[in-house]
Amino acid sequence: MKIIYSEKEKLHRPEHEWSYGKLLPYAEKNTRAEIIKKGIIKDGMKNILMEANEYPLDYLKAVINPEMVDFVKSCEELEPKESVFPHVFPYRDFTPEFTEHPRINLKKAGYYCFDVGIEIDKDTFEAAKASTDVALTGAGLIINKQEKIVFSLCRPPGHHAGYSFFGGYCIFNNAAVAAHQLSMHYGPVAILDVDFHHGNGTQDIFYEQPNVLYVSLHGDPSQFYPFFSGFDDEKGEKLGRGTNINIPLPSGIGDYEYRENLKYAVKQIKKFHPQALVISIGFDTFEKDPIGEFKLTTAFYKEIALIAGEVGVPILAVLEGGYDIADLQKNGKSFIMGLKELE
Ligand code: SP5
Ligand code: ZN
Repeated sequence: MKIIYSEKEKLHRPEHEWSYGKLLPYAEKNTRAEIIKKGIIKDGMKNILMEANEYPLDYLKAVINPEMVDFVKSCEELEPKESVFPHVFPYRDFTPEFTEHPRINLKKAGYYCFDVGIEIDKDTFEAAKASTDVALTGAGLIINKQEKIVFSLCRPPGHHAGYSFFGGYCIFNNAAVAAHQLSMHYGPVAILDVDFHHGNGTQDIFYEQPNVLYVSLHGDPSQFYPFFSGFDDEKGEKLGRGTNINIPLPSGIGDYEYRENLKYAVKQIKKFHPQALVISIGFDTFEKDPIGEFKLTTAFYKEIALIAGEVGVPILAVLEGGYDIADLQKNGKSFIMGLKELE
């Protein structure tokens, strides 16, 4: 087993987010991945840590709109203190003649960003790219058959970022970039998304793809972010029909109800016969999380790993959300202990 990280992930550190009309401290703290990494060192498991390799941008551009990747990269040219919240968005029937590229025009950042929750600055790209490299390094170890279980400590997270959009603290979809490589070089892939929120970006990227199954358990989008997707009638389209499974769950559920639904998800994944499993692991399902509204316990994260392990294929776990900083290290450790048992 290996755990992958990159020091560069910390570079993106917005101060604020707009949340339902209020300016709040940014919940997606830049130390999130590092906190889990420090726990591993503290527990004497330094030997399983590995720093990420760097990959060419082509790996991102295989599943992400190259113009969006270039837009985020162009923000590196901003002044040190300059940052912006996207705040004007293309509306539903925006003119099809819209051709002006929003590159380096942050007034038009809303062309790609779908919410007001992310502050973009000159360091955003480097950190987001590093986060994707952390996922790709993990996928590489599985593809080269060096490891069967890998946990990529990605940050910023990725599952709300799609082909041509980003938002929800996510810039590039780390899990999707990695799953694409696995599906090209290893075999059919299933993505199990256990973050509190629906991974609208991951769903978008693979919605018409038959070789990647997306299965997500999340807070019911009729109540919770991202509101506009994650309903159970979204099943995939064209060649990807049947390869998208959403399991919206009510507010307040605990380990017992979650376990039943997770077992159902794993049963569906087995029927797909994947060769590899990507887990989008969010700890915002935790009982004390300030954003998520489930009531999972620390001990349950070990069970998540063990239940997912029943698929019986190599696992790449990719960090998504989880905002209770005080308990993130022990929740991460619980999950890692489950992964270790699968080796
Ligand atoms: C990766 C991920 O978990 N993204 C989640 C994005 C959710 N953004 C909206 C959150 C609004 C919650 N506002 C904070 C409430 C503090 N009590
Ligand atoms: Zn989340």
